[in-house]
Amino acid sequence: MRIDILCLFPEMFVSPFSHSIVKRAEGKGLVEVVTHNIRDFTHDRHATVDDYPYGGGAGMVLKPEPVFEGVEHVRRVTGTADSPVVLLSPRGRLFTQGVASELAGHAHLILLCGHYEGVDERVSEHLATDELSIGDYVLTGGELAAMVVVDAMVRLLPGVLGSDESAGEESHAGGLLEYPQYTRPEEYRGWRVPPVLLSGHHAEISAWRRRQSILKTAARRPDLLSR
Ligand code: 4FM
Repeated sequence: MRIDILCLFPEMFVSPFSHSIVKRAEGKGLVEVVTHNIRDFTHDRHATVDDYPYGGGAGMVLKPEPVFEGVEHVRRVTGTADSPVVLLSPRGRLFTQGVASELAGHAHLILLCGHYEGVDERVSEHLATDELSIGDYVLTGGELAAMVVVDAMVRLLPGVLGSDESAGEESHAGGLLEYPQYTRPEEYRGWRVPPVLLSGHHAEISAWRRRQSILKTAARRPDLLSR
């Protein structure tokens, strides 16, 4: 899978992508992540990427030309015509585990990072095929959101995780929160590991974990149970 990211601060991706599972996946040849600076697709002397909003109001708006030309550049070098173009912004539909697994099925993806008080609406209307939000809060830019999307997707690609750490059996995959996990020591500061986990009774352990998952979900995320 190849992922092209168009943004204003490509340097932000260097450290996260060189320490995470993304690095490992790239090393195995399973994914290639390429970042581009939207500023490189401007033509004026000051490399202008933003301008005042028509109609007035606070803040600046990301201009459409360098964003469109950036995507056209990516289309040329990758030879792609119809891979998804995903705009990251707080107005998007919510990014979930289900969306991650759907996106991970594409051979190529283009991510656009929104900024400022907004992005010219023609990007959303005529360039992006999808608009996603990683949650109901406002970031200073879409770069952090793009990192979240890439991380969640890459770990789902076949061969990225070892068999020990497989992506299937965890929070949200099954619509319930994960059950509590324990490791050694058996007692820590007076807090004991639940005896059932030391019992060796696999059926009882499964039943306990299922019950704990349901209790945790009911307490913390009742919205997940009602679905
Ligand atoms: C803020 C982009 C304002 C565009 C941002 C505007 C975000 C999010 C986010 C920064 N991206 N999920 N939440 N981006 O806040 O994806 Cl107009």
